[in-house]
Amino acid sequence: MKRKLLSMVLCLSVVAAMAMGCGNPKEAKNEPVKTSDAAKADDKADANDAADADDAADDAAEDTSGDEKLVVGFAQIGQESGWRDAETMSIQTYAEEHSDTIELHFADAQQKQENQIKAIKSFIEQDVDVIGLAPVVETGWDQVFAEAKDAGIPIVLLDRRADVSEDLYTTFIGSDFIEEGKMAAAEMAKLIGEEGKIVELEGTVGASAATDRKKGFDDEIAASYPNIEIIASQTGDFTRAQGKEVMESFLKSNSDIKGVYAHNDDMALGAIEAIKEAGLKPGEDIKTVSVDGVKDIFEAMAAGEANCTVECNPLLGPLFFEVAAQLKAGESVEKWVKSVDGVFTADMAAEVLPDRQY
Ligand code: GZL
Repeated sequence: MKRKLLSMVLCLSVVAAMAMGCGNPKEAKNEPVKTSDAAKADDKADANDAADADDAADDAAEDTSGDEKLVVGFAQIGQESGWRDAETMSIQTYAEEHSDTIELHFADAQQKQENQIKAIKSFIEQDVDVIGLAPVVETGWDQVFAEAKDAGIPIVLLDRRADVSEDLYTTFIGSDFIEEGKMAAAEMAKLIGEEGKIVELEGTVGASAATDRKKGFDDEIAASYPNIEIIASQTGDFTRAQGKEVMESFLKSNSDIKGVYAHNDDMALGAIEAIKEAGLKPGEDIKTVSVDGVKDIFEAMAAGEANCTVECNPLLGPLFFEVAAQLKAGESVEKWVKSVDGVFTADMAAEVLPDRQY
């Protein structure tokens, strides 16, 4: 708290000298006001612009570091998927490469909300400058987010949303999951000729990425493709093992499945194993559409065993630290810094595979 007090006094004295209004630095950190920088940050979400985001983050961090590091606490969900591992690598690598201006406190919650909450409380005790987390589920955050706000520490949500009032977090950096679901529905319809029975593998129960990818997909199928029927839908918790298990049960009780939509590539890869073990050809007898864009699904598409992935960029480390540095500097950012997503189909897989970064 001493550190924060000192920076508050510095801010207020600078403000007094400039005879300009400078609201309470606590509120400034939580006041979501649009800036052109944030709009630029939005464009930088694309993995191919990681280098630009790197530079911007460097500049932002240096602007605020002075003789003081940017101290960040990050409460990660766990290691449930290749996508999650790629995001963790992106965050930790960036912090290691900028250890002169960034101090990262990183917690792996093993997919348990109570561990994320414990980590956030410890970050508050350590009086970090910014707290980041990917909320494993949307609910149950009000109390601990209010404690962070009372301590004057901004909360940055990365890749998953939390169902709290907007004053309890500063920004969400991530994709439009409803739009991802809609794009997946259009691709599935193309693959099965806009008719037939399909099944759905849902992500973690209560996670915004699962809830919204389901909403986007199911609503689009219902609205635009009356001859496609979703005959079964069940959570595979975003993991390959559970995706395989659930697909095995779907195959046992349905002999006429034409397609499977999985909320992430890892569950689709598990489903592909189940389809093969059932004596069917994934990618041909049963079409696959999933979300993330991890390397393994590109390899499956190149092998003719998968058909489509909607990319959801996990390389958010540089953008995350750029936003954190802006908040430490007392700047404000947009309430949603949106990632750029794209659709990849099997015909593109072999060509783009060598360039995939995760
Ligand atoms: C999406 C992210 C999801 C990925 C999954 O932003 O939250 O969590 O799609 C991961 O692979 O488990």
